[in-house]
Amino acid sequence: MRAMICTGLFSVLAAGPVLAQVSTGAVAAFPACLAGLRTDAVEAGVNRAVVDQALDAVAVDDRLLAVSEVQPEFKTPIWDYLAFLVDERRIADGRAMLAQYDGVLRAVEARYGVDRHVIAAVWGVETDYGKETGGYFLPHALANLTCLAERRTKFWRGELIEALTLVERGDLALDKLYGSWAGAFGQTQFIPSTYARLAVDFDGDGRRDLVDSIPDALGSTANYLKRAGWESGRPWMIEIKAPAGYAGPLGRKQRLALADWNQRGIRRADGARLKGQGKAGLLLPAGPAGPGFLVFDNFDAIYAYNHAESYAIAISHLADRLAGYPALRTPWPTDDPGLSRAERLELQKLLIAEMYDIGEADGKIGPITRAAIAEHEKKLGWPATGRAGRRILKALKGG
Ligand SMILES: [Ca+2]
Repeated sequence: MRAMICTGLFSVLAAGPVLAQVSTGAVAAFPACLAGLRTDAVEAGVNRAVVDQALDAVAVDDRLLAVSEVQPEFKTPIWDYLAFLVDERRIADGRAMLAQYDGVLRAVEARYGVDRHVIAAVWGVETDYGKETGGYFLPHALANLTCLAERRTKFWRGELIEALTLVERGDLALDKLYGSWAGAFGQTQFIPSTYARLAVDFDGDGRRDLVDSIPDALGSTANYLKRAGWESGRPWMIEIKAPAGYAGPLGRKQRLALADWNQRGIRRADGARLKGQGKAGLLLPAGPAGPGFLVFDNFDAIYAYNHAESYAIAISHLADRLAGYPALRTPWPTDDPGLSRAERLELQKLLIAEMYDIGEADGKIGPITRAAIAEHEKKLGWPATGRAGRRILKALKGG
């Protein structure tokens, strides 16, 4: 049986002091809340036996609540985010997947009009092509959130009922409902309500299985992007260079025609004038000195998948790399670039060799690894930032 808690999140908990404020009142009311959930699920049409099987083992889990309450205290620079999500391994693995699932991806592309490299990029970023789909049993996680979270309890309740309804409909077996603490699951991490609404049976076996059927998962992802407004054959993002000190229109929603951007001195990253139709917004995530991007309507469809511009930039760029386009031309404005997953693992092994107690090296940079980095920075007489970057890696390697 899979662990209830995946290791990446567990390292956050092991840090110690972060504990959710679960009131004794909410804990006392937990059995009644659970009984209410059973009634709701049965009323929604889920067989009593499925409901019982799903919820019989559910208990108060304050570690899960702690994870759900953790605020990202560490602001990740965009170059760290991209170095991690668009590293050489993810590009190589993605190209291998494009070859292995060429027939499926082309069929999906033909049916939904969504570029297959973008679909593969979503798959790669969401679960590392199906390798990291999450270890929480959804009924357990969602029942805890419904009964004990301080906010969005109606939302969690709805997701729990939807998850059980997927089992009732025969899309999935109950023991396939493993995912993130927030209920996203399967190859491309749909939450149950999205699954119910947008999942498709692409392989035609009569079930919508986004856990074990890669054709279903890729088809469903394309269907999602199409429903979010994807336009076939149109661009999503292009790298550009802004003039020094650029201070004109900025942002995803400030759309101008490419001719207007030309007039404002925006050029393709290789210096050529912009060509083509359609309007685009300008993103300069690290200011005019760093890489810039013109983003089109299709970028917004990617943004709909996970509301963060850095996420949509990562998907867009990974898709380009999978399609054979080069790395970004303009370097990020930093003298301490971010690390790939392989380098993060190497950094942790070096910290362990220096006798820092950070547990096992897993390539995931959590609070414990950051604390060790900060310690080592102090030892070197550097400002203690706790950031996993190229400079500290080099120092630990003795370079
Ligand atoms: Ca199917």
